[in-house]
Amino acid sequence: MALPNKPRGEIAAVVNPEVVEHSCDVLIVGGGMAACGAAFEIKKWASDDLKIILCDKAAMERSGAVAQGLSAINTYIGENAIEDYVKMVRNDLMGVVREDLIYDLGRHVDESVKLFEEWGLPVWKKAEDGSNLDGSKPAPTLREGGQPVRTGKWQIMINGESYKCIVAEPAKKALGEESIMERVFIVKMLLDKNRPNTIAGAVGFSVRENKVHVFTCKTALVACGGAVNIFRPRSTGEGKGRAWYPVWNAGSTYTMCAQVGATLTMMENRFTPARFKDGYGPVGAWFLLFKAKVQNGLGEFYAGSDAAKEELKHFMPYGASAVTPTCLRNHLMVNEFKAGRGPIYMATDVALNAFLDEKRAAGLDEKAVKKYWKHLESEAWEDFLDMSVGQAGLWAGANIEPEKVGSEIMPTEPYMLGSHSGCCGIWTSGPNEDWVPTVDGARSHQYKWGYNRMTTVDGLFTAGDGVGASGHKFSSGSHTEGRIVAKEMVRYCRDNTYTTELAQSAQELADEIYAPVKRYHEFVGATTAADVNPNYCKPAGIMMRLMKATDEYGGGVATYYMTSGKLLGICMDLLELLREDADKMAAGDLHELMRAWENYHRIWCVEAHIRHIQFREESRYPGFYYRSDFPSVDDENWKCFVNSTYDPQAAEWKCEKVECINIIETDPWL
Ligand code: SFD
Ligand code: AMP
Repeated sequence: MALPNKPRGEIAAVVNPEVVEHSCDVLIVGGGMAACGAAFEIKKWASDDLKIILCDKAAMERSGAVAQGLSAINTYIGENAIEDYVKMVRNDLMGVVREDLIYDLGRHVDESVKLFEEWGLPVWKKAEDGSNLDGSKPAPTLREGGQPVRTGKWQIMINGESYKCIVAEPAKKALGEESIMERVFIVKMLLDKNRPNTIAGAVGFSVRENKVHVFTCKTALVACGGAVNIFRPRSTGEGKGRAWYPVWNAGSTYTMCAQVGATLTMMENRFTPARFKDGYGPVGAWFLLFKAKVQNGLGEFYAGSDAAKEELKHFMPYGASAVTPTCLRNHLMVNEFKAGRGPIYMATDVALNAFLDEKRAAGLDEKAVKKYWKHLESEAWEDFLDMSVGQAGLWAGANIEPEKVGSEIMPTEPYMLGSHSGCCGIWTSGPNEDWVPTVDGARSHQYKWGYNRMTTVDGLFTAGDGVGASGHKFSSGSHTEGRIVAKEMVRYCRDNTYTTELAQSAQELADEIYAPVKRYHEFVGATTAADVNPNYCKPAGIMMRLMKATDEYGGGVATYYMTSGKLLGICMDLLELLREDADKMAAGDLHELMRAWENYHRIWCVEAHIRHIQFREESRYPGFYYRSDFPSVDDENWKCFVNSTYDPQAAEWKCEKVECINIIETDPWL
């Protein structure tokens, strides 16, 4: 149930919180796109006696990556072949993806989009004369055969400021308010006391009340999004809260699943998006809808040059592809910066004027051209206002008239995610279909073992940013994956009749969760400034240290994303020291307690990232990161997954190569 907003100031944390125990069959951790998909779907399959609980650290109406809204749905298959969707994802992610998962997603994703529209999301449509109706005028729905305004082959435009509210409402309604706990931050997943490798529950705390919540469950979905603020952001000072992906997603998905032994995959992958400088505004609509091009500081449209084509050949062993992979588009841009040919502009002026000239050439008089321009201008602003209002503010504040002057874009700091144009995440079972490749060996090598999207831990599922090696799901695909998982979790409950038991008592767990609070109260009197103390560190400082280590040694913006075996070794040493000091974190209020646990999640997640980059001795994603000691793509040795597993009993990590099998046979660079 939703709790009221905080009173002014933070809520002081007490040494002995109330401990509340809950028992359920299905626990959904997270309230974002994937979790909303699961919540919406699950009761269709569950019997009435199945108890389900959903926990979100925030409030579902505005939680997760879609909190601020979006201006496009980037995965809508529509008239395209699903096979082509698989090829596009494979191409963009440099050949190493789980095609079974991608195909499976492609065959279900459009249903989510149609539902969104029926729930009230305005989808831009084409009028019969081919003009854009922009979602404001009546038109047939997608299900009725209405034609969406496509930006690219896969993307459609929406009026999406309220996208998350529209998706959360039916999810909450379907599950029932009594099954939803908001403002509860889950700290860790818990294994069963008696059954090896089996999920049995989770523990977390309220960020609004001094309460620790302990859950037992038969099956759980962890869908807490990706990881943000793991590298030093380009923004500084008071703007530091600004990032492209949602600052409140702290790698909880990867960390919490890894800690109970779930195999991770492709954690070396990261997404370093090119964005409008300082405001992090989206570029996709500008590239695809407005056909804008990137221009360097010398006024050259470098991306289409012969030199660029030659450069790309180094990284694409099969030759040029129809669409240059996202990382390689970044690579060309990074090269311009390094050669001193910055800044890089999105040539909005050139693009918009080309549209107007086109209309003039088609015989429109100046009045009609002006009217058309007004329409175009509102589309351009809408793109920012829907999902990155800060960028609109920046343009307004800087007197930017996009038809007169281009705007700077540049690659941001790296993020970890599995649903956008990245593919790190958790190794999951594919659909139970004959065409899914069968591989012998441990689960960390197989492609299916019973339940679709189940991790290598029995009863533990993931979706959205959590599922690795299958990027380009975006918001719609994440919701779809949640729907798929819901059905599978119900099946898991029906098939498995054992009862679960936790290894630790609720009080032991509560003591662990509130340890930073106890430390604070014990030592706060040692100094006059609560943030400076010989006996503890505050979460804000720990986060800055993490960012400094990754930025300088792990291939952040400081080094133009360049790292090496040597630098990665130093990064790992720094992380070890950081982990030691992080054990001394102190929290005086509930917000700070959340910050402390977010840091633990970030540190773990980064450690997995660095381990994977160390293990993969090549540069698979130039533009996202480089290893100076292995600077090229080495398909002969590394066209494979890298999987890692943490053994919770032995407290040891293992990294290994896993075969990458194509199921859609064709030129991989199509
Ligand atoms: O412009 C805990 N995304 C875009 N998708 C599109 O379809 N179109 C776009 O236009 C997109 N673009 C975009 C996108 C995201 C962002 C931030 C921007 C622009 C600025 C991507 C999608 O948003 C993304 O793919 C999905 O949202 C991923 O879904 P999911 O469910 O994997 O993650 P989530 O929605 O962020 O939800 C996470 C939830 O977990 C909660 N949570 N709860 C309890 N305990 C913990 N420890 C928790 N940690 C986190 C969160 O509160 C949240 O509810 S564009 O770039 O292309
Ligand atoms: P973005 O705004 O960069 O997140 O992109 C939104 C969508 O457009 C994603 O599906 C991207 O893959 C796609 N996209 C962005 N830029 C380009 C480009 N230059 N060429 C092809 N696709 C792009």
